[in-house]
Amino acid sequence: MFDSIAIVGATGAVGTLIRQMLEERNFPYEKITFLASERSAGTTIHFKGEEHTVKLLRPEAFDDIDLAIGSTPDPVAAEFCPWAIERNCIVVDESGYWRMDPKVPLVVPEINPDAAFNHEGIIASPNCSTTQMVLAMKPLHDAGTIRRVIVSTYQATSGAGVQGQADLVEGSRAFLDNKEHKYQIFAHPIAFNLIPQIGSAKHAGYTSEEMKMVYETQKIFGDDSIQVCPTCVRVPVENCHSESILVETEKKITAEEARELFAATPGIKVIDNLAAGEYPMPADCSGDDAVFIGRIREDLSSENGLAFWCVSDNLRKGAATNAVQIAELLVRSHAAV
Ligand code: 2RA
Repeated sequence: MFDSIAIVGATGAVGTLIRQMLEERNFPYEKITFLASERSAGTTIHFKGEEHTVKLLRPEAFDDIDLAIGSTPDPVAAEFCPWAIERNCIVVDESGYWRMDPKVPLVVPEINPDAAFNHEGIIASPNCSTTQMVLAMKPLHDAGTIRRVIVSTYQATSGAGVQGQADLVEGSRAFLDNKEHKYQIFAHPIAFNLIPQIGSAKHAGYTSEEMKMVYETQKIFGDDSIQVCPTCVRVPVENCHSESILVETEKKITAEEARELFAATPGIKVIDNLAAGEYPMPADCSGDDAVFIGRIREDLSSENGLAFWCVSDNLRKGAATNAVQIAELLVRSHAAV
């Protein structure tokens, strides 16, 4: 057990879920501190029946902290993680800033738990669109070795934060009332529309969100030869990212075998009965930690291709749950020392 833990970015959408998860999962600690930037420092948080004042995120805040779980914008993580590790505080970081640093392990506990112990103070949690895809890939990769992935995402507005969700609701209302709406987060209307750009232009016509799916997948599996072709799209759905995934494996995996492999994988739930109209949908998966899979079928256009549909709560397994699971791995190893 770590005596003193902190949540950095405690008042944000993911920070709020991390708090909820620590309570739900009975995460062990003696003392907890909630840290945030100037905008939220000084506000009050109710946690496990007690009132806590949110403290200002500054170097000295980590003086007595052993383990911090952070969910902040990248520039904030770039600044605060060094403050923490200089003070011997381990950080599980949910931001994108450290993920591709060679000294920082990028961990999905169901896939590469051992990597979590090979850290120099920071352990990163992947981007939400990557996490659900790699968890779905894991049993297929183990059984048949994945060589190539073609993925199209249908990403919820909650991935763009609380204001992203507000943009969807307020923009939809304005659309139906035939009024103008000034979008705060999205560069184009998201109500009754799709936006085929998430993040900035990054590489060879791909966006930063898409390149995260390429680089993070290769790092998590420790295999740069896995080829990933992503298209990331923002859709007018409040929560849960959906993905249409086609994998090509070295060894053929039939749809029936894939269904059994998915069903036997911890963290995956299969809902797959097309005739009965049963498959995962974002409206049904919100609030669940699982990665849901359906529409499992063999590719009609290639010998070893397998197609499926994958839905997961991007704020939970895509962010808060994965970060807390990494922290739990560290607690177990700390206890074993
Ligand atoms: C998004 N994946 O959905 C991002 C959040 N990290 O915008």
